[in-house]
Amino acid sequence: MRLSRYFLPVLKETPSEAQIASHRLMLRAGMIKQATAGIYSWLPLGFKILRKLENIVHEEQVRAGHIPMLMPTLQSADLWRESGRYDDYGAEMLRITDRHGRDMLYGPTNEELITDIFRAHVGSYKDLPLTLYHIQWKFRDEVRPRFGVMRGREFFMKDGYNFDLTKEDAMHAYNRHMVSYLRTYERMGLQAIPMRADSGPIGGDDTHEFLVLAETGESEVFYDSAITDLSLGERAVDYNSWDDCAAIVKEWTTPYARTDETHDEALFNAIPEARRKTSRGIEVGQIFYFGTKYSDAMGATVQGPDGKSTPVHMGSHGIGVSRLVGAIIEASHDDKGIIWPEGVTPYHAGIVNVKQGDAEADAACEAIYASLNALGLEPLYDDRDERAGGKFATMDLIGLPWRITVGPRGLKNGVVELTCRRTGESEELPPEQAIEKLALVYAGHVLRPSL
Ligand code: P5A
Repeated sequence: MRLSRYFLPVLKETPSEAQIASHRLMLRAGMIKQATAGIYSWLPLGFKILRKLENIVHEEQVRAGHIPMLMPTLQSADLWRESGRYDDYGAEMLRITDRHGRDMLYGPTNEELITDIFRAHVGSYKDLPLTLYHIQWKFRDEVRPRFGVMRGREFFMKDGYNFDLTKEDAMHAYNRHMVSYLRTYERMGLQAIPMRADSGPIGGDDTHEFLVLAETGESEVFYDSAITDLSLGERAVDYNSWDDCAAIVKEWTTPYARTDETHDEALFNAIPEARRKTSRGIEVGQIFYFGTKYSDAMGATVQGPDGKSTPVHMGSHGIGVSRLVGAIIEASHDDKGIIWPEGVTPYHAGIVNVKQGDAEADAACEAIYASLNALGLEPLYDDRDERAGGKFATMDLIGLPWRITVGPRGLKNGVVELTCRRTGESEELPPEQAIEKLALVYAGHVLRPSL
């Protein structure tokens, strides 16, 4: 992409309404614009990152054996009356009446709708296990929408639902989700710690939230620092294996980690003092096992191997995809701007031409731009006729992990400058070597055509 032809409305001023870094930076970097309280338009740069995160979530869900689909945003109130949640959900639910006077709602979650689909089409235990998911906009009329996309009213969520014959099978689904979530967050360059939590309006006893540690997080968390040493890395996981998934879950759930809702002071004090940590966290996902709560209420049964009709065991699992954009920025920024992890960056490298209009500099930039594209990488070429200082500031603000700076002085010596956004370190290299280095950096990453 050439910046001269892009739509990147960066702001010079720091917006006064934004209280935390991610909100400020998303506004300043031209990623979002508030449409009305808690509701945002995703401008091209923000949309590109949202799509990247969505793709990672899809890839990891499909890898775990879960099946993508799409349900609507608007739902009929009648289904929610069946489960009893139409009244229970309270003022957070946006209620709508259509022209025929029928009660509708903008879905805050989809347990009822998916259970209705299940009961209409699945009748035998032979069709289990089944996990369906979608990534769709949700609406919750939060009392205090704040921090930009972090606590929006309209937000983008991946929500998945498992249907199993037995509690044991459903616990495998729970474990499988925990492992696939750990992988998902790791690919996004995040450490998200599973913490025993409270189930709230979704219901059930078994639930974990995934929290990214950040001072600006809305939850208070208590944990054993040993948990922050864990990582899945390149570990191969057999999602079909009960034991494989359970072993990883055990590893992650053995060290103490709880939100304030379930915190137990006595257990916490049993951890060696040096490892006892209290912090704040951003909740980027939550998984639930709630047994037959919805299948009992809505008659979602299958015929078991003994021929008897039995309600299915269910759980649901959510990832806050739009919130993750903010969470990644909270975890990865400095006073100049965002620092995207390589796995989610909207463009792989910026090219800054410090002397636009200089024939040699222009030609060198064009050649680098073409080579990076040919490798399947997406460069963002700042080809505007602007001062170099302004171009650097924009690149630092939008946070691309690498920048290639091209100018007549370097070109005289056959070199360009390759700068790492995270460390600030630069090296002078012939253009081919800078390109080779970027190819190596991104070798392990999934590259896909641009939107
Ligand atoms: C699980 C999927 C559920 O709704 N039903 C279907 C279950 N869980 S949840 O914890 O309530 O939400 C899942 C994740 O969505 C994000 N989230 C939000 N993101 C932005 N703004 C909001 N107002 C908001 N509310 C929830 C969180 O990341 C949460 O973990």
